[in-house]
This record gives sequence, structure tokens and C-alpha cells, in this order.
Amino acid sequence: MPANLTPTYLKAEEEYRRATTLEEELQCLQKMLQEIPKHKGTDHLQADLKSKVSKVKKELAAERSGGKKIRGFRIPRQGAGTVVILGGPNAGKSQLVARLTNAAPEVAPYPFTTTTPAPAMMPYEDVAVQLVDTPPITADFLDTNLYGVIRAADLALLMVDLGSDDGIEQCQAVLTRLSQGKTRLAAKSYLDENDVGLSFTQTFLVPNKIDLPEAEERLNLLHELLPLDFPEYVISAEHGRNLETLRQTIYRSLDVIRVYSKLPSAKEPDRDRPFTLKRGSTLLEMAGQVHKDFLEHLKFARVWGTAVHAGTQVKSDYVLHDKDVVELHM
Ligand SMILES: Nc1nc2c(ncn2[C@@H]2O[C@H](COP(=O)(O)OP(=O)(O)OP(=O)(O)O)[C@@H](O)[C@H]2O)c(=O)[nH]1
Ligand SMILES: [Mg+2]
Repeated sequence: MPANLTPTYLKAEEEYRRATTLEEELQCLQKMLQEIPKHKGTDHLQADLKSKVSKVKKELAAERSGGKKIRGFRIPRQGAGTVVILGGPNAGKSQLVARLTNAAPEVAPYPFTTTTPAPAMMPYEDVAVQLVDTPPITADFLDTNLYGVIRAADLALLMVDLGSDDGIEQCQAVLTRLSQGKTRLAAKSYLDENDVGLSFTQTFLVPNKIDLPEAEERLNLLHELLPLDFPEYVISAEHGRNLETLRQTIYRSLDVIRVYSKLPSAKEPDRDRPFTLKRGSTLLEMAGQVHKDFLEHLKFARVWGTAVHAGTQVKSDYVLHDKDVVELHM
């Protein structure tokens, strides 16, 4: 029987996948439990949710009494979205991060240079996207901190080393390692409907080092030996080939809009600090980002944008558009 999950449920589920604290997880799980259609087809899912809720509650209690973080490693979300860079050793993960951001991670011709996941901000026009550089995944090594990082990411880049004959096998090893756990890569992000723990993160395949001799042959071999349905972007991180296309595609895949806030007393909006929201977000969601108080006290807003006449008065359920200017009124 299909579960017929509601849009509100799916939204809570999406937030659950991206939660970075136990409190957030609990909130989302409770919302999911409240929203899930109650019928035979969802019995299993309901039970699953209930056991997750009690597990998170126990972890929270332990965390509060012990003062120690149970879920060790979390990277606070920042910017328009989070993209995790994955791959085998030497694939060029850190090189790519170095090229797309202002960070200077260590790049070196030997494996296991990067030892912990590290965030850095990638500028895109007037906003920024969080990239997370990671240690390599191999047949016998996977930093367990990575599971949480991958689940929380909006997008994963799976890098392939076209500079080595081992590149394809190393890429296969990453996929195999991840397929053994509950955090996996896929063409699209989603949580499994029958198993709350099983999550898939949207992934691009990024074969790197196309500048090197034999890289082209290795790329053909990759397509032959390891056909994947991920969108593919072939690059040279070192020589800067295709990087601007990749930057743009990353941003577009996040499917966010930018909104500028304006004070009623000001003539011009604050153009330096756009708010980014998932496409389809409402005025109330934006207002909540500006300040928590707006969630309760928002009366209306005036909007300047492509979809309405300048200064049109709108209510909290108004769906915002890219580059709207919003003037909030309490
Ligand atoms: N020719 C060429 N070399 C590259 C390219 N990208 C990275 N490299 C080289 O590949 C080596 C590994 O690069 P890193 O960025 O350190 O690789 P990594 O994936 O972060 O490696 P680990 O941290 O060990 O997992 C370095 O010597 C880089 O200079 C590229 O596009 N072309
Ligand atoms: Mg590295």
C-alpha cells in the first residue's frame, strides 16, 4: 500500500535528513510522526519513527547529564547550501576546495593528506555555498564522522582520479563502502519510505585531472566499467578546467532563491546580505530567518519583485521569488 505521505511530512523528512543537532532531529521526527497518515501501509514506518524518537530522547538526556556530545562531529550549516566532496585518496578533493574557495587546505601527492572533514565557503555571485573537504574513503577506511556530514549535505561530489590506473577501482570502493551503511549516494536526495534511517544524498560524478595524458582513456574506461546515473562534470581542479561550470551547476542544484530585506525606514534594501531559501519558501519562512520574533508577530510585508507590482502588500503564506525585496512589518 502506498504511504501517501503529505507535503508537510516530506518537508519535515527533508529537514530531518539535514538536522545538525539532536534537538532539531527530535523536532523533525515528532513533526513526521504527527503528520504521517495513520493506516496499515505506514505501520512499519510509524514504529520506526517512534523508536527513533525514543533513541534521540535518550541521547539528548545523556548529552545533557554528561555534558558530552554524543553525535561527536557536526558541521553547522552555513550559506545557501552544503556540498560534501568525496572520493578516494589523491582524487583532488582538497585541490578542488582550494580552487573554489578562499581556503587553503593541504594538497599533496600522497594519500590521506586530509584527516578530518573541513568546511570552506565557495562564493557564488552575492552568496556563498558551504563545501566540505573530507578524508578519503577506501576499501578499508571510512571516517565514521562522514556519515552525518553526507546525510546533512544537499549535494555530494564524488571525485574520480583520472591520473591513476587505480582511480576507477578507488571510486568503486567509495560506493561499495557507502552501500554497506545507511548513508548512500544517489541521483536524487531522499529518505527511504520504509526505513527512516536509510538516506540518499544527491550526487554528481566529478572525474578530475583531465589535463593528464591517458585521462581521456581512463574516462572512457570509467563509463564502460562503472556506469552510474549521476550527472557528470569532468574537470581539472589544478588547471581550472570546467570549474566555473561546476560552480554554477552546484549553486543551481541547490534550488534556492535569494531574497533581500529592506527596513521600512530605508530607501534601499540591504544588498550585501541576501537571505537564501529553498525555492517555494514562503514569506513566513524568510521572516523566521530574519528574526524568530517575526514568526509570531509578522503582520504583513511589502514586496518588490518580478511577480508583483512594486510594494505590493502580501501575507505570510506568500511564495517568494528569486531576488524579491521584502519589507517586513510586525
Ligand atoms: N595534474 C593534475 N593534478 C592534480 C589535479 N588535482 C589535484 N592534483 C594533484 O593530485 C594530488 C592530490 O591532490 P589532493 O587535492 O591533495 O587530493 P585529495 O583527494 O584531497 O587527497 P587526500 O586528502 O589524500 O584524500 C596533488 O599532488 C595535486 O596537486 C588536477 O586537476 N590535475
Ligand atoms: Mg585532501
